[in-house]
Amino acid sequence: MDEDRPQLDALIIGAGFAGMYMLKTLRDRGFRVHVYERGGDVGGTWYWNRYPGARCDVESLFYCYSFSEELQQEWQWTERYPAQPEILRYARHVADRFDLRRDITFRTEVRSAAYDEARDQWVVRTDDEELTTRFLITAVGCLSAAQTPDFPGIDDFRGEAYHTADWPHEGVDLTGKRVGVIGTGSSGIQAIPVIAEQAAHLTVFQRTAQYSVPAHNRPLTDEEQRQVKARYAQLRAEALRTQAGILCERHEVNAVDVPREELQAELERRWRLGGLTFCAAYQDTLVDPAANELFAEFVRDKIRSIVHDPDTAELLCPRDFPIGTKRICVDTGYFATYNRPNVSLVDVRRNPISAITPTGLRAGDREHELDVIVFATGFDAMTGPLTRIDIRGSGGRRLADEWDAGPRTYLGLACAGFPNMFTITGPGSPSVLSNMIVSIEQHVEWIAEHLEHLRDNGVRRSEADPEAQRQWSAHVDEVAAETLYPRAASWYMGANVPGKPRVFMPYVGGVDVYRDICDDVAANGYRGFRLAG
Ligand code: NA7
Repeated sequence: MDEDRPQLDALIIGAGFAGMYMLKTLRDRGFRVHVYERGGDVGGTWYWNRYPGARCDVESLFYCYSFSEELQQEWQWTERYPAQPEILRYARHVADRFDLRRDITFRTEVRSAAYDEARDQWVVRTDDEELTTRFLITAVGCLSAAQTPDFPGIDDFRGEAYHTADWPHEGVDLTGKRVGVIGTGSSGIQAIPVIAEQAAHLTVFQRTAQYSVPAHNRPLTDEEQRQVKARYAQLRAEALRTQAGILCERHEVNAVDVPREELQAELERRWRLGGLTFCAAYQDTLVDPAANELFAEFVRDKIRSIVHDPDTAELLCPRDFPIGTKRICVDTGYFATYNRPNVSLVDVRRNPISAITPTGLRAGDREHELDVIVFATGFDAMTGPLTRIDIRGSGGRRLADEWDAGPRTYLGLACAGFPNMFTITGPGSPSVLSNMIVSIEQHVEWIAEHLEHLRDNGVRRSEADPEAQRQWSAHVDEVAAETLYPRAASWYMGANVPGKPRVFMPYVGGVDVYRDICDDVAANGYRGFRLAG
């Protein structure tokens, strides 16, 4: 018996959509694999984010796995955009259907992982267990390390306080209560209209106004589902060849060259269609400030036409960053909510929150009395879920230290100095700019192929070459610099977390281009990886 043989071939951290599919794929290929998951069930993001109004901004018929024809044919979605409970039901259905839970340990957080160079294996520790594995695969998600600002007095609040990403499973009764929501990103913008209907009074604390387009959510008819399902394979294949992995109509011209009346009509049409792809109409929206401003001003005009009070409308008009450079929000009745008599908006850029008090919060020189505070304040995105684990690679180097000046990866899949570790949807990949499921499936399948290649060739160690990583990171920076993205103080830039280095983390080149690059790397003997042993 090989004494160096680790207990597992692969240990996966996380049982969200990435971890579930990784588990299934590796198990089907005969690897000994196990998953540690900190939540009480599968679902990841959709297990935790149970705030009122939580919903995906990608259409349900495409926010689901494509790997099984039977699965995608049999599952029936009820709405154009799936709400959190429905997505969680789907995740559970997948876990049942493929008998995934038998290889998942729930309510178990990985605390540390250290690479044992002598044996080419990882030693992974949870609070109760330690095990060894040849490969460590992180499926921790990009938006799973919730971020609550360090407001003075935060522990003194005598009311109820919740972060949107850690919402009580039993729900929260807001009836008759004075509720404050801090944050107007996607989570806040989804929660605010629903909370406004329940609360006695809702005060929204806005630091930066956001662009949002209507979801026009509605029930899906059987006929619509039948039509998509009849052409599923083809539609999925077409989506893979788009920049964001999402089908959308795109004109192969620049917005600035389109006659104004025609452009206005097209923007109106897209506003009526709604959804995430609003900005993808033309080629230049995210690269030319003049084109971008045409879209931005269109949305501001919509806000002015919806919101009755002109001062509130102006405060809701985003001006601090180009439209689309923070992920655009997709809402149901967000702006109209400010016409309700029980909703008020506070500008916390002009009047910053200086303290949470026992009975509410202080913004500028005003005290706001609140029974409930909702923190819709976002995440330590992309790197946070990884650096919160004590990951140590060759020579004991810490991942958190290596990324001190911003994350550096090869293809968002591997890190130099951390052999046999693979990151699903890691920084340096296009995942967060895409339909996440498309990116997850591509990463999982690429990693599985790679591990099979290593097994078939008797290779015990695969590591990103530092020079390949340097070149990839330079490419990620270079492509981002050609766009307007770095102009926003976004979580893509790490700008929402005090002290986090400002580096544009996702790869903006598109999932179509990225897939070709990854395939090319594989076809060329895993160029940029050092394979040994
Ligand atoms: P986001 O998009 O990061 O939004 C967080 C919001 O919280 C945003 O409006 C922030 O304002 C605000 N915020 C954060 N810290 C503070 C402080 N200290 N004071 C006041 N306001 C604050 O997170 P979400 O959960 O909404 O969405 C994350 C992603 O999930 C989203 O992009 C989609 O991909 C799905 P800021 O803009 O930083 O001034």
